[in-house]
Amino acid sequence: MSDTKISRDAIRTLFSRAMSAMYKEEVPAYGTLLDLVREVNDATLAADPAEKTRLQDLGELDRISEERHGAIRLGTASELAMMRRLFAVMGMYPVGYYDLSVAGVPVHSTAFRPLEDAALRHNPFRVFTSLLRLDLIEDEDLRAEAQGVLDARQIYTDRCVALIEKAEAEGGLSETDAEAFVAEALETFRWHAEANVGHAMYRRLHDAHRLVADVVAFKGPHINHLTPRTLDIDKVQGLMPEWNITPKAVIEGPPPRKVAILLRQTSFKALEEPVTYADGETTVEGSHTARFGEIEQRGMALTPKGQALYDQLLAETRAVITPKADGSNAAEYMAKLSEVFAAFPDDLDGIRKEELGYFRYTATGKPLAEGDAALDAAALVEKGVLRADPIIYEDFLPVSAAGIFQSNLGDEAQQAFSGNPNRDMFERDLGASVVDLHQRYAEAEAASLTRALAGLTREDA
Ligand code: OOG
Ligand code: NI
Repeated sequence: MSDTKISRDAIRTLFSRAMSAMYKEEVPAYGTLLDLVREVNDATLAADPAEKTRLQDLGELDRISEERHGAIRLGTASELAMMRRLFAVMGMYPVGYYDLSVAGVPVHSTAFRPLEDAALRHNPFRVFTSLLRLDLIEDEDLRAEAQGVLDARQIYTDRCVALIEKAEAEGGLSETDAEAFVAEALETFRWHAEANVGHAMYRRLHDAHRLVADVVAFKGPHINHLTPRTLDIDKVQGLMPEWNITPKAVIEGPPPRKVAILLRQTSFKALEEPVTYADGETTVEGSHTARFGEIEQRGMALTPKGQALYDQLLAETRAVITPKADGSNAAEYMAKLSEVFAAFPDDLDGIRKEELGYFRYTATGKPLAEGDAALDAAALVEKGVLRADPIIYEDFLPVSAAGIFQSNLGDEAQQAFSGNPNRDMFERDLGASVVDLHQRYAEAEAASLTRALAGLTREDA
């Protein structure tokens, strides 16, 4: 039947594959990076059959080759509100609020992603979505002109909006409509080589902040990177030059560890791409640098206590040494990072006992002995009745995001705004609240424990 709805998960997979294919055409180095990541992932799994089995048991092996995130930057509240509706069609919802003004980038952000375990296993595709904050730009005239340019552009096709409305009205899309929706949505994320402003205006926007030009001067929010997940980021970073890719100076996030936590990321420098600027009758040929490639390695999600320890250790490191863009102190930075992070337990039991990370509990199949029913989760793990596996971190890290932004905006362009979060404004513009990310992990942990306990058998049964 033609109007049978397909799942939101299936639409997300269609979309993430279409985005990957488009970006491979637009930025060939991304294709090279995908090949490199696949090679390293295959080698890592071949060398570690136990890890391969573990990932397979957790249902995580299949998703790894599908796994990627992207990033876009929007200009107005109404663009953001429609983006929320667009992503909802494919089961992606806003999680977390990130204020990047602290890092000299005039945006605040959220990540659209699937929420439920089953949806994440199906395809965890996420899009880090930033909204430009013109309120942080000092020049009032420029601010007003930029607002005018943004208000006049339409980043969604009419058909895309019509299909979003249809999905909302009917609770989903048929396969035919879903395919049309994906094709229409892709138009919003496509690169446009003709700017939306003249060259003089581009220069003024660029002088205010490169990111302001990247948002305001173009017809739409081109996808600025897509990021595959690697199982060994140090290996990929080391191999990049051999594959003719120049990585950024250091890997963002925690140091290499036995137990991976949160998220480690690195990227290659943005490309300089030709752009045509129309000044009245004449056109000016110029360029713009914005789009890049990135890889990530995901580790376990941390509780607020674990996150606070992470933040503290990172700040402690950076009070002593901050990585230089030219890479000249990269080795010292990494050494200091590892030294300071020695204070973060690096074994699963230690992390669990200190309640620094989130775990997913499953029953091992070993029956409960007499009297064990009253034991808590920790004791049942100790007895081998329950097993605890780390829950993967599905979100982002503001300091890392800032490092990624900076390395691709030209590191010379560091500019200070004071920390200035405005979550209320963001949520008003979004038209919804963002989901609290710690609450999601806590719920996933609690639900897994309830399920595992319900599945226990007794020795005497
Ligand atoms: C987004 C940078 C943040 C990440 O992986 O942390 C990000 C951007 O440059 O628009 O994608
Ligand atoms: Ni990214």
